[in-house]
Amino acid sequence: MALERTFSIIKPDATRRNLTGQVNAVIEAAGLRIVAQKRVRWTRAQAEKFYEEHKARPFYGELVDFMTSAPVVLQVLEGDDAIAKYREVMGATDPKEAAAGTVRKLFAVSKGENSTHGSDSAAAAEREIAMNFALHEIVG
Ligand code: 3AN
Repeated sequence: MALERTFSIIKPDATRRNLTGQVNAVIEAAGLRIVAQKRVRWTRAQAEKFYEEHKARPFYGELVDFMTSAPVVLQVLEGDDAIAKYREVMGATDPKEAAAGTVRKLFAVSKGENSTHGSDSAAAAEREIAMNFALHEIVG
């Protein structure tokens, strides 16, 4: 097993309902360490850039509206196989399909308002961490 870092977002549906601590408790119980964290309000330009790869998808506008509708909590998580492990901890994109005990089963409202984002590959993790954190902000 390799020690990895992944990028996480606690999304507006969760920050609005004051669930940051409850999401973090699930993350920590799974053995992932929060090595960087900041709460910010994204501009449209930041959200558009972050979700650039989904630009052609029908929900892109709705996604950018949602991600700028309230604060988000940006995080770097560290642990063994952190990228795949966090995808497991989050559960399926659609909460109706998410397994019991996952963040999305516990907290998500819908496919769009699904409480968390996690990088889907090592390349995405590297890109997303670099976009959102300076090296000195990550303390492992
Ligand atoms: P995941 O976040 O599980 O990797 P993707 O990559 O399919 O899921 O989608 C990226 C984000 O786009 C999702 N986290 C979700 O917020 C949003 N999204 C996906 N499908 C829909 C949809 N049908 N309607 C609205 N938003 C969606």
